[in-house]
Amino acid sequence: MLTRIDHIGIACLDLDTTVEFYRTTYGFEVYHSEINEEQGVREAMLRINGTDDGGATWIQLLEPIRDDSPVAKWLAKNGEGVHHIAFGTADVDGEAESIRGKGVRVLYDQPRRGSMDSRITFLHPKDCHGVLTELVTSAPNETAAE
Ligand code: CMX
Ligand code: CO
Repeated sequence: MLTRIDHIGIACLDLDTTVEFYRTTYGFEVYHSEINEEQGVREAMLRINGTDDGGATWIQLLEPIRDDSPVAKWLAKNGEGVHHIAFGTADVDGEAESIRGKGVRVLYDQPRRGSMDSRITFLHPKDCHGVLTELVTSAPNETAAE
């Protein structure tokens, strides 16, 4: 089961400037930041609210660290904006298999490491009405943290 909107991924040209915009405009603070080499991003997670499945909903701000990364390619084509949506689940492996069985392209054979040691995979946007869609299972100790 997919039980929450885990995060909205937003591609930006400059992470620090964008973080500052979210802080001064909305009052959202950075809960966590990291570099994910494999995904080719520097990112900041802003915790928006807890969810009734024990998880949380986040804004994920993404700045590319390499010109050949998916986010860099997307920014070059579209400029800044909403890059993907992520649904949370307790079972990313099972959900990915089930959705693959419905004929939607799942981009990874096995889930990979995402923000805060979550496990993530992606569904091809062309199979999802134009929306790059991520599935995520949070690390056990992270989801409900205040
Ligand atoms: N949302 C909607 N459509 C998208 C898209 C996005 N984010 N990215 C690409 N597309 C569309 C393109 O517009 C293009 O459509 P047209 O053929 O109609 O022009 C088509 O998909 C192919 O796009 P492309 O620019 O040629 O890009 P690629 O095929 O090389 O890559 C994708 C697309 C989805 C396979 C790649 O972006 C990917 O592997 N994404 C998953 C990984 C990722 O995004 N990581 C960053 C986030 C990390 C995190 O969340 O933790
Ligand atoms: Co994401």
